[in-house]
Amino acid sequence: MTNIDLQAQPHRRFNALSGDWVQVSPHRMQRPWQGQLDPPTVETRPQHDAQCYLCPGNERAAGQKNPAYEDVFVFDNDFAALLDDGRDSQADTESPLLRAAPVRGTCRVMCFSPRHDLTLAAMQAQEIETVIRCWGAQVRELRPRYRWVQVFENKGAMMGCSNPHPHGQIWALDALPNEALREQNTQATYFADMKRTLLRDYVALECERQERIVEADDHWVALVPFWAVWPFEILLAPREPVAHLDDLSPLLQSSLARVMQRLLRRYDALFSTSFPYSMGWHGAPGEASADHWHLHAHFYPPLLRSASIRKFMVGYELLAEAQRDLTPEQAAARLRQLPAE
Ligand code: H2U
Ligand code: ZN
Repeated sequence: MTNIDLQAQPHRRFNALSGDWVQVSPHRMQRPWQGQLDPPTVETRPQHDAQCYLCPGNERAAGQKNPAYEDVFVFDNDFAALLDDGRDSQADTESPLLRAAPVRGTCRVMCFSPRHDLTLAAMQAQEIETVIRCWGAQVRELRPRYRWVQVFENKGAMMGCSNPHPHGQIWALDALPNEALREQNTQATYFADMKRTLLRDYVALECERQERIVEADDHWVALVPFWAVWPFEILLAPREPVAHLDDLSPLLQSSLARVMQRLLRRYDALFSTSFPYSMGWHGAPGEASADHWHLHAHFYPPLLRSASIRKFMVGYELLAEAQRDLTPEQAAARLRQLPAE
C-alpha cells in the first residue's frame, strides 16, 4: 500500500458532509503561482441611490415604500419563489415517473445596511453583529413553522445578484431541500456511531493539521474543506456543536462577526475586487431532535485566477463529477497570506 501524494497525484476526495466525491488534479498546478495581476477594480457607489429598490425611503417594484431604516431591514420578497397559500394539496403519484409534491413557504429579503455603497466586508464588526442577530431572529420566528429555513447571500453580478446594495435572502419551506437532506443523513449517521457531531470532530481534526485553516478564534473556524469543490470555498463552523443560528450566545455572535469580517476582507484582497460568492447557513431542520446537527455556513465563490477568470462547472463536472486543480491546501495558504484588516 502506498499513500496518495495529495499535492502531486490525481486523486478523489470524499465530502463527509454531502456524501459526494470530488476529483483533484494537483499535478496540473505544479508551477508556482504567477500572480496574474488585474488592476484593482474600483467601483464607486453613492451612499444612497435613488434608483435602488433596497435603499431607505425608496419605492419597490410593487409600489411599497421602504422605511427610513437605520441598520437592517427585512421585507417579504415581492417576487417570492414560494407561496404560503395554506392549501393542503396531496403529493402527485399518478406515476412513479411523474412525481410531484406540493411545497409551501415564504421568501424574504434582508438589507444588511442602509448604506448602498457597503458590503459585509466593508462593514464594522458591530454592524455585522447586527446582521447576525437579525439572521437569528428570522430563524427563530420561521423555524417552528417550516422544516427548512435557508438564510443566504448571493453577492456580485457574476452570481446573478441583481443589486449591489448589501442584502441577503431567507427562504423557508415545509420540505427538506436536497442539500439539507444529504447533510441530515450524513450527520445523523455519524452521530449515531460516534455520539459526537461530524463537524465537531472534523473541525478539531483540521485545527490539529492547520494546513486548511484560514481564520480561527476560540469559538469559530473558517477553513477550506478537504473536499472543497470551488477554488476558494470556505466552511465556517463553531468549534463546539450548536444546532441553530438562533442558538448563538452573544459571545459567539460577536466572535462570528469578527471572524466573518476578517475572512471577507481576505476574500476581497485575493483578486483586489469585491469578491463575489454565494454563502448561506445550514442549521438543524425543524424536526424533533437536533443533537446530530452542527450549524455551519458554506461560502461558494466562483473566481479562480483573477477578478474576471472564474471556474466553470461544465463538461466533466456536469456529466461526471466536480474537479479542481488548485488543492484546498494551496487555496488556504493563499488566503492566509492576505491581509485580514
Ligand atoms: P438578488 O439580488 O439576490 O436577486 O435578490 C434581490 C431580491 O429582491 C430578488 O429575489 C427581490 C427579488 O425578487 N425584489 C423585491 O422583492 N422587490 C423589488 O422591488 C425588487 C426585487
Ligand atoms: Zn441601495
